[in-house]
Amino acid sequence: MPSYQNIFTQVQVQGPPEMGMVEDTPLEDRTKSAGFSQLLGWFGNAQLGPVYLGPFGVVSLITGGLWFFLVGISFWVQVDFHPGRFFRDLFYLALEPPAPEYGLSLAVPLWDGGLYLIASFLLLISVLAWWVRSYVLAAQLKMGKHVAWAFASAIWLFLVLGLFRPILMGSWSEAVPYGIFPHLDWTNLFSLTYGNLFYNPFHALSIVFLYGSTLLFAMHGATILAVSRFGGDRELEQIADRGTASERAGLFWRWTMGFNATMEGIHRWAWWFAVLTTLTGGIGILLTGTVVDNWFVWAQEHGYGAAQNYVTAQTPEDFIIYQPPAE
Ligand code: 07D
Repeated sequence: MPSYQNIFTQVQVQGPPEMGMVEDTPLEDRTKSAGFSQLLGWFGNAQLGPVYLGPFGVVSLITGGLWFFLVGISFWVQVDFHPGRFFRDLFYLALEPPAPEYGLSLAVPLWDGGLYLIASFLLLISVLAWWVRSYVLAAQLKMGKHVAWAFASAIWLFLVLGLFRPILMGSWSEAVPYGIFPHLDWTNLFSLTYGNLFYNPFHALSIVFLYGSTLLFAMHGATILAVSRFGGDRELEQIADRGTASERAGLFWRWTMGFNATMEGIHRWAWWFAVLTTLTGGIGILLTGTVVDNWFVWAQEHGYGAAQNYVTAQTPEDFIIYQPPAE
C-alpha cells in the first residue's frame, strides 16, 4: 500500500457502478449499464458508462460520422481504391473546397467541390448539435453553462474559418480543406498571402492566451499535485479547512510572486485564458482579407512592425524604408 502517492500512482477502489442522479433526466436516453477499466482508472474514473445520448447526441454522431465517411471516401476515390496508395498518401490527401470561380454558389459539381460543401454542411450540424448537447446536459444537472459557452468560443473560430469569412470574401474557396498536411499548407499559405500572420495583433493575442493556458495549466496541476499529500485534491474539505493543503498552495504562490489565485479564482483564470484563445483568434481571421490585406504593411503603418522588409531582402538595396502613403 503506497503511503505517498506520486504523479502516476493511484489506488483504484472498486464498488458497484455509480449510476448517478436521475432527477429531470429522461432515462430512456441513457444507457442502462456500466463497466470498469483499470486502464481508464489510471487516467481518470475507472467507471465507463452509463452514457447519455439523447436526440442531439444521435444527430451529432450520425452527421459527424457522415462527414468523416465523405472525406474518407473522397480520399479512397483519389487513390483509385488502392490500399497501399491510400496509406502511403493518407497525410497528403485532401478534400478541397470549390475553386474561386464558383464564388458562393451551391450548384457545384460533386467532384469539383460539391462533396466538400455537403461534407461541411454535415460537420456544421454535427458540431452545433454537440454544442446543444453540452448545454442541455448541463441544464439537466442544474449546472452553469460554462462548458457550453467555452465550447462556443471554439465554435466561433471554427465558423469564422469555414463559414463567416468565406461568405464575407464572397467565395467558398476561402474555406479550409480537409486533410492533414493540406490544412497545414492552407494555414501557411494564408499567412504568406496576407503578409505574415505574426504581424496580426489578434494572432499574437491568441498565442498569448494559448501559451498562457499551458502555463496556467502546468502551474495549477503542479500546485494541486504538490499538496495532494495534504488532501489538496479533495476540494470539498479544502473549502472548509484552514491550515491545510489549499492554504499551503496559496502561500506558495504568494511567497513566490506576491500574488495567489484562490481555489475558485484559478478556475476562472483557466476558463478565460482558454476562451480568449479562440475568441481573439476568430477576430484576427475575420479581419484578414476583409479589412486588412497585408499585416506586415499594416504593422508598419501603425508603428507596430519594423520598417524594413527583412523577409524578402536579398541585397542591402532591398532594405527600403517603408513610406506611409501621403494623406
Ligand atoms: C481550429 C477551431 C475550433 C475547432 C472546433 C472543432 C472538427 C471535427 C474531427 C475528431 C484550435 C471542429 C471539429 C474539425 C474533428 C475528428 C474526426 C481551434 C480551432 C470547434 N501560430 N495561425 C492560430 C501559433 C503561424 C495561422 C491559433 C503559434 C504562422 C492561421 C494559435 C505559432 C502561420 C491561423 C496559433 C504560429 C500561422 C492560426 C489557433 C508559432 C503559418 C488560425 C488557436 C510559434 C503557419 C488560428 C488568429 C486554436 C487563429 C491560428 C498559434 C505561427 C497561421 C494561437 C504558437 C506565422 C491561418 N495560431 N501561424 O485554439 O485563430 O486553434 O489565428 O510559430 O486560423 Mg498561428
